[in-house]
Amino acid sequence: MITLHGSTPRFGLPSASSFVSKVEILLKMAGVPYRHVDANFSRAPKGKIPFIEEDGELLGDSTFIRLHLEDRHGANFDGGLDASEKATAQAFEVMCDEHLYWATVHARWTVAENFERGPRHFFDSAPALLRPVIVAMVGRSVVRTLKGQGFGRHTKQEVEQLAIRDIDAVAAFIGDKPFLMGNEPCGADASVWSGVTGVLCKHFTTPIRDHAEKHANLVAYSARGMARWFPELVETS
Ligand SMILES: N[C@@H](CCC(=O)N[C@@H](CS)C(=O)NCC(=O)O)C(=O)O
Repeated sequence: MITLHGSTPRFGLPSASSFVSKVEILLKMAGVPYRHVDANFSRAPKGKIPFIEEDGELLGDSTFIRLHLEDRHGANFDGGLDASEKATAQAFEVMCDEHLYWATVHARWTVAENFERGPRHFFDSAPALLRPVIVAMVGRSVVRTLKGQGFGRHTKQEVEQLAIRDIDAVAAFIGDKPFLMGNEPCGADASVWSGVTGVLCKHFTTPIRDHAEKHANLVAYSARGMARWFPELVETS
């Protein structure tokens, strides 16, 4: 059985990490049995989560995990799509994984109120005396990463402006379709759903979320995916 080394449900999301949710959805789509555990980062082949373990081998990065599920387990994530549709799906996937994702990181790690409600708690199990040091060290490292990536050089309002363009693009393209490319989910939905649902997460307060909530079709898309892939997390109240 595959072990998904990720981060188990938090903040009403299947994972604090959209890449972990992406892989979990791909595993579910592929019908491959797995168990999900909180990762020990020191074992991560690329120093990041998610990674998987199968037959004693470790494999990091959500897209390489997808390719592994296709090659080794015969998963067919885009079976119903022609070449042009696959290209469109790929563009939306990369937009959510490599662009929208960073706006979410920015909102959670650099806005004090969100940081206090969210990322600070990743360190709750660290020894009390060391905890402030670890929190400060990791916080600085995330800010450095954001600078290197580029979003850390923009104002908060500029980052929000960029993210809102992504959100509007996804909303316009989904339109009244149940999933990104039609009636059934494809591989890219794993990324797009995880990215959109991360933005809509009620645990955090952001103008990006306020904007996304105005798109009824995106809210419905998020709820549809949650019911399909993570019914145990559907809010009943
Ligand atoms: N390209 C990677 C990105 C994974 C990624 O950025 N994971 C984040 C959590 S959402 C992480 O582990 N960050 C820790 C770090 O950068 O040190 C993938 O697709 O799996």
